Amino acid sequence: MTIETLKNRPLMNKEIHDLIVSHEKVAHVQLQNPLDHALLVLIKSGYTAIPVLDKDYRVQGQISKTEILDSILGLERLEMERLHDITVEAVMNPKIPRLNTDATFGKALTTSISHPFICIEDEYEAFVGILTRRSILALINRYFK
Ligand code: 2BA
Repeated sequence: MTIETLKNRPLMNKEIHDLIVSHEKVAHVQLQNPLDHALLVLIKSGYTAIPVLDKDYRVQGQISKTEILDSILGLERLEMERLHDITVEAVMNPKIPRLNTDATFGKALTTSISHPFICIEDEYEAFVGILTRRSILALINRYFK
């Protein structure tokens, strides 16, 4: 199948609504949370990285276990005692992929090549949920079977 054929397939124009993991089910932290709290949420949830929201429930970035550990890396050891004094905001990655609820599946697929999850926002930029690589691959799998 050529790229052109794939582009013309209705799959690429499908809406993403049904694939979104709703915000109630997404582990997240807030900008002003200390890193010890963020690390706890990451460890308890089992995820590598999770979204960071502000107090108005808007997405501001994402934070990962690696970024947290890197921020407390001293010359010879991890300085765990600093975890409580550093905020999520100081360490998070503010450059994250985001899409609107009305984005097409094709756009989400392209974005997911470089990102394990994509934050989804409504028209007021409020956080709706995430689109995971798993749900994108699952739909492609169903489509081609
Ligand atoms: P990772 O945490 O690196 O997880 C990579 C993949 O490993 C996930 O892919 C999933 O297939 C599996 N996995 C990891 N932890 C899991 C768990 N606690 N329960 C079930 N499966 C788990 P995706 O499902 O495509 O997720 C892609 C990325 O989206 C995840 O990367 C994570 O960063 C984020 N994510 C997924 N679900 C989330 C949620 N409910 N809350 C916060 N972040 C989530």
